[in-house]
Amino acid sequence: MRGRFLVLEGIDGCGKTTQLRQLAEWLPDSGLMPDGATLHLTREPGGSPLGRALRELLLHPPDDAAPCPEAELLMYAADRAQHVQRRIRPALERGDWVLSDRFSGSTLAYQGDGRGLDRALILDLERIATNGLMPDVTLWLDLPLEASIARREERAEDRIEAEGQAFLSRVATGFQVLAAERNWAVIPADQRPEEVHKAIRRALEGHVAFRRP
Ligand code: Z5A
Repeated sequence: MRGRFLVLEGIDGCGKTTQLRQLAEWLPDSGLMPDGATLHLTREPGGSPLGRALRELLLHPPDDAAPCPEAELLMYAADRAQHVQRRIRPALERGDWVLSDRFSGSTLAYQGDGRGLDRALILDLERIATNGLMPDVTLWLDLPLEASIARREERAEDRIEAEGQAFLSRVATGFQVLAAERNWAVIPADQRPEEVHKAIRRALEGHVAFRRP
């Protein structure tokens, strides 16, 4: 039986990394995964060796090498194509489960709503990069803008984080629209990490994608 593909999405600092770690501890013994299946943790950009090189160029490019919006879009698409073909699909075909920090929803929100690039073009690239693979479940960590900014106050910004509040606000609206369009599980993220984790568990335990035959 094909494995399951789970994705965490949301704006910068919404708590994906924190929740991914908690899910990594809980999921294997949750009773949701079939015996013998392995859980693979991954992320975008950077879920493959090629992706790790692209991640560095995307988030911390050398001086004068920052990609223009169209190049940025193609780099995220290249990262995803490699990730899907070399890592995600083979794992799912073995019956394993894959949990990814971000996937194609991030491109629609950041490059579409954030940068203002053409949505039809992004959807075409999504089809090419994913070759039709879509997550079984996407968990959207819904965090207010102010909380995102406060959580990241002490931290050095990467190139995308440095885009500022108006950009982030467009991205946040983009995620909200996508969550409704794509039937994502909405997880209120402005609460203690343990409460967020419990909300995620409830969403997964009740999800149709995890009903055992
Ligand atoms: N990007 C794009 O533009 N297009 C695309 O197609 C894709 C990505 C795939 C990837 O960077 C960047 O690429 C990202 C989008 C863009 N742009 N930015 N920024 P990343 O994946 O490295 O960065 P990120 O996704 O923004 O991750 P992050 O900033 O590390 O946030 P996070 O993983 O969601 O959150 P966290 O690390 O778990 O928590 C952040 C802080 O908040 C940390 O200090 C925690 O201890 C704290 N935290 C976490 N949970 C809580 C709760 N519940 N309460 C209080 N404090 C908390």
